[in-house]
Amino acid sequence: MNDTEAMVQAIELAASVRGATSPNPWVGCVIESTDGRVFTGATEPPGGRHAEVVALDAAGDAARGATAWVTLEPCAHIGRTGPCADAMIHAGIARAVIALADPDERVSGQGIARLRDAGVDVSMGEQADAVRTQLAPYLKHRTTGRPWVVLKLGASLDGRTAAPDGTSQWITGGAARADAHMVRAESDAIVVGAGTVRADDPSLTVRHVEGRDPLRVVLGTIPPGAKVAPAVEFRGELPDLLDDLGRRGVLQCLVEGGATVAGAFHRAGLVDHYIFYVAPAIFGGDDARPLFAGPAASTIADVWRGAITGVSHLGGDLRIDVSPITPSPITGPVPVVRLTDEGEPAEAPGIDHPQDRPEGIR
Ligand code: AOF
Ligand code: ZN
Repeated sequence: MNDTEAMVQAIELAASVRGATSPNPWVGCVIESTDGRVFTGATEPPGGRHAEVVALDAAGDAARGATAWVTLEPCAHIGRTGPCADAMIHAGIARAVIALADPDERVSGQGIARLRDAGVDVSMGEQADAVRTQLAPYLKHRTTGRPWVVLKLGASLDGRTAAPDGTSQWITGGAARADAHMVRAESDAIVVGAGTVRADDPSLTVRHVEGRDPLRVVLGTIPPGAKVAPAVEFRGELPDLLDDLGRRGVLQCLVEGGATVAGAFHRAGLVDHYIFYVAPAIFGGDDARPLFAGPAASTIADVWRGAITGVSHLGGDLRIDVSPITPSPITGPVPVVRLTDEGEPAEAPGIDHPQDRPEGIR
């Protein structure tokens, strides 16, 4: 196998356990023996084996002299499991190809150093951008202590979420709802406002797809008998909420509404990724409820601009993924959007375009 082909397979293995490893990262490993046999592994749920050990166990004696491709630096610490770097050395791995260093302070560089000291030929950086995108929630958590914040929004073509009488079910169709449940299953916490709990009485559990239920967080007071219970009630500043969730090991926090909460997270520049589900429906007037409550950008120069990182059809609806280009203009500098000759926003540094990613990686 060549390095690119093998690392793309390791990334796909990691994607297959997304949502099952938190607070640990989802990692993939491919091992090729000297006689060309291939063995694979992906991180098991917390307390279980790391990706490298799963692949080493599958390889057995065939690991002697073999090459291993791993999406994240093998660990060097004794946590719930023993150090993967040592397991690779003892198994006789001759060459290790690693996409990214692990920023976790118990590892950061020590796994690589240990492999090199033992004479393993280590190369770094293969498919690093794709892994950086894949592990963005983990990397943000380990470098800032805060979870990756995903804001989910569902609206009509004219950006409205409910009729003037408050009725809103259902604007988008079943395929979009199932997709949203998959996003829930990949999230460790869901945040909603108490207003949404009073209005919709959501349970915020994962249905329609297999997956764990996230920690449910209500901003404000939970009314008695609400289906969302048991849930955490939070009163305070949003940055403090994120710090608190980070301390609980939440890698990804999904903000699900309503308009007041969406506006507060957005204007504070706290959203890392936006998912819009858009239905081909038009409320057709300005008294339907908007996606964001609160003050809008007061002049066009202050309008928030993002980069579209993905568009997909879900039944009759669209899912549009958007990443910030710069911090929110409310809290940071006003973003400068460069345009190409076609009038499209020019590619911003650090923005990943899904068409550039290997197949199967979102
Ligand atoms: C790897 N391969 O597949 C994963 C790694 O609590 P533990 O013992 O499971 O250790 C968790 C830490 O190990 C986690 O914070 C991260 O640094 C690393 N995760 N390392 O070599 C893997 N999931
Ligand atoms: Zn490990």
